[in-house]
Amino acid sequence: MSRLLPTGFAVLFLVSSAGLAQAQGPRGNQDANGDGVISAQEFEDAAQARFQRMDANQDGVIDATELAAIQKRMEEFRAQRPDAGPRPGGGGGGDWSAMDADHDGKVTLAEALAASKARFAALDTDKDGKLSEAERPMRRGPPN
Ligand SMILES: [Ca+2]
Ligand SMILES: [Ca+2]
Ligand SMILES: [Ca+2]
Repeated sequence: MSRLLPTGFAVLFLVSSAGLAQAQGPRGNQDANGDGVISAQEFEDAAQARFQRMDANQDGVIDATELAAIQKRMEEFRAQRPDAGPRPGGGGGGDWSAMDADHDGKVTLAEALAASKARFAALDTDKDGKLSEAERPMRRGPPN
């Protein structure tokens, strides 16, 4: 089901271009098709899109320079939003060192996707292959 055949790519392209407007929309989450749950594919697509945004020079690797820029941006983001919760222990680079599986100081797309899969599995507490609203780590929408 997760095989990437040429048709899969076409579907992927359609889904991601259709989902683009929604991804930028007020919901701002990874639920590209808006069905209320995040599938493994949607989670992976989002991780890949995020990686490509972070890979400033687009060489397929996030290196130490790019990593530093991202961490700086994340710290600035957190500073602007104290309600996002401070990270005890500081640093805030925990996710990144976890992603860097071979500890060479760089994160490849393969490493990022592997880490994203592991995170998906950890979040999917009922193991149905989808992340329901309740299983999602962050709810960004207004609390109604
Ligand atoms: Ca979905
Ligand atoms: Ca790069
Ligand atoms: Ca689930």
